[in-house]
Amino acid sequence: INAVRNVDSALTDGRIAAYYQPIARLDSAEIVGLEALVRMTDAEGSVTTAGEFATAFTDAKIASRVTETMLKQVAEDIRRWLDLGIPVQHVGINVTTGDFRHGNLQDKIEECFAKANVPLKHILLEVSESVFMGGSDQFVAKAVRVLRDKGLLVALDDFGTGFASLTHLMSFPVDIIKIDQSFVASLAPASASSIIVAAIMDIATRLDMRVVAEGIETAEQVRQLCELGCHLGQGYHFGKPASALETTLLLQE
Ligand code: G
Ligand code: G
Ligand code: MN
Ligand code: NA
Repeated sequence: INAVRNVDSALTDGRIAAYYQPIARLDSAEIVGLEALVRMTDAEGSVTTAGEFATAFTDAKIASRVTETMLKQVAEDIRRWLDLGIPVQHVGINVTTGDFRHGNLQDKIEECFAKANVPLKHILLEVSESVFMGGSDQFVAKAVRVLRDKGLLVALDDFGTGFASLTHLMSFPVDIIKIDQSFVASLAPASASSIIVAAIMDIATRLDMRVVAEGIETAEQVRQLCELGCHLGQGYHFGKPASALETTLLLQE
């Protein structure tokens, strides 16, 4: 309840912002995309991460306002980057079951991106496997299909952590699989996680999907992922989530 009240006033005061984490090519470290992550700045100016105020998302109204704020900011930031001649390809936006069920997600996306004059192809809709808990599979799958037909890209986020990871790959069109950071954290030669990552790479290749490895913190993890045939990744090794302003500077380098 406290978290709900905090986020509510942060929304009102304009203290909810999109931060961005780079998605890079593993061979060259070239930035090819970004993931937007919501951040709240308190009255003293310190920044709180999404994980720290996640309980507020259980309030459907708050969750919906956060999503709307994120969509608006992401669309405006992409517009600014395109105007600066920065070739930003796509920006991941995290969505939840609530966004599909009560959030009027499709209209909101179209409205925010049309207003900023940004084509939908720049959005990567990040659907977490946890979205499918609670039997909303078919409903979400249909909504995702409708949006993808309008040109945006779809990522299956936190891949490998849900109950039915492989089933999801059949139930709706996926462009990108995001391998959960737990697999990257436990990578070692001949480890279970490296065997699992190799199997995911094989499935993704055959299904014509791209793979992004998450939570990369070391050069050694980059090396092992390259060896496993993975070409894209994100994590502190390439950059922490940063404000739009800092991200602009990073993209201009
Ligand atoms: O870096 P961070 O602590 O912000 O992310 C924690 C979790 O919060 C991640 O699982 C991420 O998917 C989720 N998250 C981050 N930003 C958003 C957002 O804008 N909307 C939603 N629904 N989830 C988000
Ligand atoms: O949307 P998703 O569940 O994938 O959220 C990504 C989460 O992982 C965010 O909380 C983000 O801040 C965090 N994160 C991103 N890169 C790293 C990393 O290299 N290491 C760790 N431990 N966490 C990371
Ligand atoms: Mn994500
Ligand atoms: Na993830």
